[in-house]
Amino acid sequence: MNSPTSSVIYRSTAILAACLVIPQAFAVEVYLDFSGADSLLHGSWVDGGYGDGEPFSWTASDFLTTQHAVKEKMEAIFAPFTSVSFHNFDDVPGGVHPTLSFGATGGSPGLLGLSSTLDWRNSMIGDGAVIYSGKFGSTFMAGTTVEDKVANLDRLANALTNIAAHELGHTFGLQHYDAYGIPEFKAPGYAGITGQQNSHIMSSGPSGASTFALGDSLKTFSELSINKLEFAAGVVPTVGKTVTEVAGSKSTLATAQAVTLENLAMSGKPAINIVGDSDSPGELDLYKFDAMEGNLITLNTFSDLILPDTVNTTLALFDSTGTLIASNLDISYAGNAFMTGAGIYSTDSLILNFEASYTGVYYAGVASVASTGDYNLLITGAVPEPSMMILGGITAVVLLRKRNINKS
Ligand SMILES: [Ca+2]
Ligand SMILES: [Ca+2]
Ligand SMILES: [Ca+2]
Ligand SMILES: [Zn+2]
Repeated sequence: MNSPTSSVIYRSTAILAACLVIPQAFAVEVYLDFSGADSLLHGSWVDGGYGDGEPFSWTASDFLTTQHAVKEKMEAIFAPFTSVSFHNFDDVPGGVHPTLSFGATGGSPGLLGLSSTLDWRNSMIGDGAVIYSGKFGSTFMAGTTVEDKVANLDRLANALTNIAAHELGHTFGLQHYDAYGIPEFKAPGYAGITGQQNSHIMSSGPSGASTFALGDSLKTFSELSINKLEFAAGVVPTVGKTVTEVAGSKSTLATAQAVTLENLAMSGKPAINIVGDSDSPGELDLYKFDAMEGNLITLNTFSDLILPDTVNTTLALFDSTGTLIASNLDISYAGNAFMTGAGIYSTDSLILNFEASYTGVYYAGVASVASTGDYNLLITGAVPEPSMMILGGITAVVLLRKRNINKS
């Protein structure tokens, strides 16, 4: 039989649950809850074309094997993130912890998992996700030609793990477009996209991911996903640096807020997160930072889907003279088309991997579009250096208007 070609959606909705505010230093103990999952996995196994006849029948031993396999595979995926641990029925964590429930039913057809939050910086600890175990057989197993029980149990565990890691990623703040966050995809043209994004954990149906392939192997976190997980409290021992926007207008090169990127403890990549807001529609906040020639500068705003008080942002990258060199209004993608306008995902903004052509000062501009509200701005990929004294006489606001970046 042929592999199913349908693109089943697995995604998250952003429900800002009332969860506990987490302390500064802690470790995340993820509970893999398989309560109620046995019958669902059995049904899925049968749906996948494996009946109850020997030698393929689903047994209690298979259930145990699957639980242990998922735990080991989750540990493998999250191995670099040393503060995260995984626990199952014989090691249930105490206190407040995220739970991944594999015994969930419901959800729209084709939905394999659902997280309760998109929790940038992992500010909530009691959030979690569900995995609809009963739907797996009919998606990645049906049609497989592998006539081997052990191999198919492994396919099942791979699929469950890929979805569980994806949903857990949402509860740590990751979003679907992070799957495109690899160095070879560069702003502004984003050439060379031929499906590489779908080997990454945050890929989904709209990015072209095949559900059948979920069983083939474990996916990996993209570089952008890894850098974002380094900002998730309780996921790494030392999280990335966050600063708050200073008061006052920052709409000119002269009044831009200087920020200093710091190397992330795990990847070593320079990065900073800024907590800001737009007080009036159209307000422009400029942040000044240093980059070295060849650095891949990434700017990303978070507000839509994440914060209660959301603002529609637009992003601009200016060189040291205030000349606009890259911009983005909304985040969109559809399969191998990235930022072309098709498949609007969010009113947040992203400039991914813009290669710095010189060493020196750059300006990141966040402007609001006919709205006000809170945002976070993540800057990664630049190397901090002593600030260079470059004063521009032309304000970036003027350039923003001239170049009409809102239409990009
Ligand atoms: Ca969380
Ligand atoms: Ca502001
Ligand atoms: Ca926008
Ligand atoms: Zn998702």
